[in-house]
Amino acid sequence: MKLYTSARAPNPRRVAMFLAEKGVSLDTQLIDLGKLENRSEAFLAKNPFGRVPVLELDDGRVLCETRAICSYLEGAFPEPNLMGEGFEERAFIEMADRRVELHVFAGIANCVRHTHPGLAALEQPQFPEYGAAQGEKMREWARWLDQTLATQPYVAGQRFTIADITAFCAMEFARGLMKFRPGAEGMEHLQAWRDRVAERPSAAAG
Ligand SMILES: N[C@@H](CCC(=O)N[C@@H](CS)C(=O)NCC(=O)O)C(=O)O
Repeated sequence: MKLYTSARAPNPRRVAMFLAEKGVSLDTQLIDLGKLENRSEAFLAKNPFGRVPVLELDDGRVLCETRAICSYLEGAFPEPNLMGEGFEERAFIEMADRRVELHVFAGIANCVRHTHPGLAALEQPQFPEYGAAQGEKMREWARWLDQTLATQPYVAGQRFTIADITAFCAMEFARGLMKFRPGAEGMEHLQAWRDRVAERPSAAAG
């Protein structure tokens, strides 16, 4: 299989970190978002949404959407388990992961895409006021995450899972492009968790 991915982009980083946790490396092709390679005819034929990551399977089928790609990789490379053993744990991890993705991650992505000049080529039109509001909303959800991490060591509970990967990649994107430091905004549990996850070798992936 072949992974189409990009440097410094948070969704590709989620897959890179997921693979690094499993100790797997795949044949990879870099898509340069700065040069709009994701809008080329060849790439749009693989993913009409023009987004990375994309996983092309050996039989030619193409899998898009980060979480779906991770589900496939979890099946192909089961150890260590990152998405849950059995239906109950899988459901609770999915709940945590989707909450992080749909609120924290999306809030950061919308804020950056609509306010940062570096993203103007990818997001047209930009609505800076909407972006700023999303940055504020994201902080509400980050505070929820901070409180969650006050009572448990990881985002979905007692062990490291895909939900930590989604949250960490979101935090690192916000750290770089929004200068967001949870500790500086009173979210010390979120900061301590982020610093702990940053020490994992997989944090350097992507
Ligand atoms: N829902 C998709 C989102 C993927 C996505 O937005 N990827 C960004 C990079 S982090 C991208 O390809 N952006 C290119 C663009 O906006 O044109 C997923 O979960 O994989």
